[in-house]
Order: sequence, then C-alpha cells, then structure tokens
Amino acid sequence: LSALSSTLKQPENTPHWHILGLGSLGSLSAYYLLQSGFTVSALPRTPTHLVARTLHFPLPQSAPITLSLRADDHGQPITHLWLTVKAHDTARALRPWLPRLANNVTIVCLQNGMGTLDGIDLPEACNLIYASSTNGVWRGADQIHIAAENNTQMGNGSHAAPAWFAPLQQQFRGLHWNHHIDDARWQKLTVNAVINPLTALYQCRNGELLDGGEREQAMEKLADEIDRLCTRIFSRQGWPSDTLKRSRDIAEQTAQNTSSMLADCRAGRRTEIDFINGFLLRQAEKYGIALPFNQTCVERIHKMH
Ligand code: KPL
Repeated sequence: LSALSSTLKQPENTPHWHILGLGSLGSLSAYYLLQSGFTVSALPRTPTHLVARTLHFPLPQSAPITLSLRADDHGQPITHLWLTVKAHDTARALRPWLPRLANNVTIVCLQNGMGTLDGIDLPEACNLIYASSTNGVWRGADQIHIAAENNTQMGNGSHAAPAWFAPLQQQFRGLHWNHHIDDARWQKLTVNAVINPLTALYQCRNGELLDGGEREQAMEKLADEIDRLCTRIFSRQGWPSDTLKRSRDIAEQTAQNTSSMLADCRAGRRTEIDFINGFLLRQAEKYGIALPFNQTCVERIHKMH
C-alpha cells in the first residue's frame, strides 16, 4: 500500500484544514487536500490519536491508498473546516467544536440536503462555502470505494475563489468554482427528493425507477409538487420546472447505483429525508403550499427506520 500521512510539510500561506466527518466524501476530500500540500487533522467523534482510511480508486489506479490522519489535539482555533458529516448528524457533531471556531472561519459544507446548519450559531464572520458533488463514493467500515469521480462544484456567491482553491483544484478531480452554487444545490436537492425516497420505498436501483408504470408516475407526482413549490420560491429569477426531466436523466445515468437513502435504509441507518423532502416541506409551509405526496413519502421513510 502506498501511504499518505497528515504530517506532510505545510507550505507557507496555506491553511490547516480540520475535517469533521470522515465518511466517503470526507475521506476523498482529505486525500485531495493532502495531495494539494495542505495539512489536515481529523475531528473524531470519540477520542483517538490517528484515523485511518483506505481508498480504493477505480481502474487504472492499481494499489489502494491508505490515509492516516492525526486527530486534532492541540486546541488551536479552527480556521478552515471541511464539513462532511451526515445531514442529520450536523448539529450533534459540530456542537463540541463551536467554541474552537475562529471568528472568520471558512467552512466548506459538502453534504446532501439543505438546512443542515439551521439553528446552529456559527461565528459572525464565518465564510460559508457550499459544495455539491455527483461523485459516486461508498464506504464499508474504514474502506472507501470510489466508484466514479464526476463533478464537485463549490462556491459562496462570489466570483473569485479563495487562494487555496487553485492548488486544490489541480488535484481534486472534477472540482469547479461555481458562483451560482445555490442553483447547483437546488438542482441536486430536487433530484435527490425524487430519486432517493422512491428508490428506498421500492427497494430498487436508480434505473429501476424508469419502469414505464407506477414508479415513473410516482416520480412525476413528486416532481410536479416540487416544481410548484420552486416556482413560488424562485418567482423572481424563474424556475425551469424541469425536475422530472433532470431526475429521469440522472436515474438513467446512475442506473446501477443504489441511492444513498436506500443504502442507509438497508444498513439500518437514519436517512437524510428530513433535509431533502423534509426541508422542502418546511419551505412549503412558509409559502402556505401543500405537498401531499412528498409528505406521504417522508412519513413512509420515517416508518422504515
Ligand atoms: O445523489 C444521489 C444519492 O444517491 O444520494 C443520486 C444522484 C440519486 C445518485 O445515487
């Protein structure tokens, strides 16, 4: 095994990163941050000195790569935080570290769903950068399997990316700065809101939703409600009402995938439904709109765990 360690020398004027959530995307991110020359510490859930993960890349990369990250133990302020915990775990995982966040902390939030940071008291001058990824990565214990490296977009609404972004982009496959990151996040959220609950409820792969029958009708019902809501939310900018088409396209492109929600259900883990369709329901309530089929799907998923 080739080994990469968190003790790589830190070049000048480059931040030290802390990672909260060394699951699949967190581990892949840690690997690319190290490759880019940054130093990285893990913020583990339980006290430990070292966190190890083995990454398996698709062919032609041959040998697995072992990451070994030192757990944070020096108590310095956290200036750059990479946040990759599961949506529903965010508040619990972040709370112990809040007092350590620098006032101008940069947080890269790479999570499924929306509303994960609602109600969390972040420092006043926090630079919140959202990221959205279509990478196919899954985890079995400390083994991380990278099935497909597609696209990861990142942004905070400004045109210019921070200085650390350029070296990271050179290493991180498919990474782009997108100053319209909110559009990308809404596009991903709405596709996840169609594919994820239905694959979990029908216990099927993404492509098996395209059955020309009941499952496709369910996709259409969810997508119609979501488009109705988004048309209201984005009344000024306009909303293309193409959720069904985008969901069908992604279901086709990822036909063999097990969605993250189905994987969570099968593993008996809590799903991210409250931050996907649940988030949409909370928005709908604000606008006085009913989303009955989304509501039913949320309730059914809740019953499953
Ligand atoms: O993001 C996904 C997920 O499973 O969470 C999709 C796009 C549905 C791919 O599986």
